[in-house]
Amino acid sequence: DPLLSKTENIDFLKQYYEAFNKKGSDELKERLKKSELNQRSTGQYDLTFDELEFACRTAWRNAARCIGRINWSKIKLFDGRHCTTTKEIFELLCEYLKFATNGGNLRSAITVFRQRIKGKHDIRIWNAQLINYAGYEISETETIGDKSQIEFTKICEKLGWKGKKKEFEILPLVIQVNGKKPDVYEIPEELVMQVDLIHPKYEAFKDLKLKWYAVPAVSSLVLDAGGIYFNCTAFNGWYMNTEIGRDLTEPNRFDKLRVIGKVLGLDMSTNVSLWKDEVLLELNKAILYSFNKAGVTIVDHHSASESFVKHWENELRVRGGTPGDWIWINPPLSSHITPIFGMEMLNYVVKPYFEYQEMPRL
Ligand code: NRG
Repeated sequence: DPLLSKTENIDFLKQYYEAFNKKGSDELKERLKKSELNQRSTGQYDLTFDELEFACRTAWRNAARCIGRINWSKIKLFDGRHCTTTKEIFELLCEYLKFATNGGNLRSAITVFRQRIKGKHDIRIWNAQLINYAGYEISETETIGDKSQIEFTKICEKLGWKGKKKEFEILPLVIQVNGKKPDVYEIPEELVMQVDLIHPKYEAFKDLKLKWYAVPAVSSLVLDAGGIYFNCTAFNGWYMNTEIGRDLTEPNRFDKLRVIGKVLGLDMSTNVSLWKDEVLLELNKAILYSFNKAGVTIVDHHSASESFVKHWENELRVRGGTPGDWIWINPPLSSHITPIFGMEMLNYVVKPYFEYQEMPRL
């Protein structure tokens, strides 16, 4: 049978038509027939723009690890399925980033490129996020920048990119088509909004010269919709402060716990002073303060938690529940005083769904 995954295809189209109150309609029957015909002749079928947009929204809605899902129905689709060259892909990604950034008033959006087709090479973005900071291993004990990006930074350099070995250096986009050597594109500076971190009380905090970028644009996940794999996507919402707090402090990332503790004048000789907790708290205050001051959208973990509970209850009412990954949904700061901590969740996969995929490498 040449059909890719008949049940998933049918299930998705039914979902789509049901969402628009067209359950069992002639339109649905026609659509199913057409997709079956397409599959029989070409081994695949295509989604319409509206179907793809529905797939993106629903995949967000089903994203068990996302605390920000109350906004799931508001996401703009950039349809990049016509793009074939890395240049076209790069240009659409720039347009997408501009829309998403919106001068700091962030908008949720997603760009989707051509789906996986049997016998053809996948289109892939090699970056884990469109915007990320480089990482370098200087010696056995010394690193610069984001340690989680050391391997990827090396790949960029092998592909001819020249890093300056600075601490907050934006990595280029690495895009691949036709199974060829990927192309490297520098994102225009004016498209990468960043926020310098300052603290509302500690003047000296700014001397740390910490900063973070405005738009978290995940580019490593595959959208599984209707039996089709869209393995080249980039989507964004906005940050919750604790994400950046983690990025800057975790040992395998920017590892800044101690240097911040020093600037805050904390007693770091003993755990009992709770200096680590104090660093986290003050850093998170700085993140929220700086983003708000710069007019860049961000959500605090208390508000995000409250909105998630509201969303959860709503989902319970309208569709009998939604999947939730408790460990991921709980903020990594003060979790037990958010309303999420005491919730019982079930983690399961309902499609359309965003899934992990292997990172393409040299
Ligand atoms: N924790 C990662 C970003 C992951 C996605 N987070 C979002 N997504 N907020 C980090 O860079 O810290 N989003 O689509 O808004």
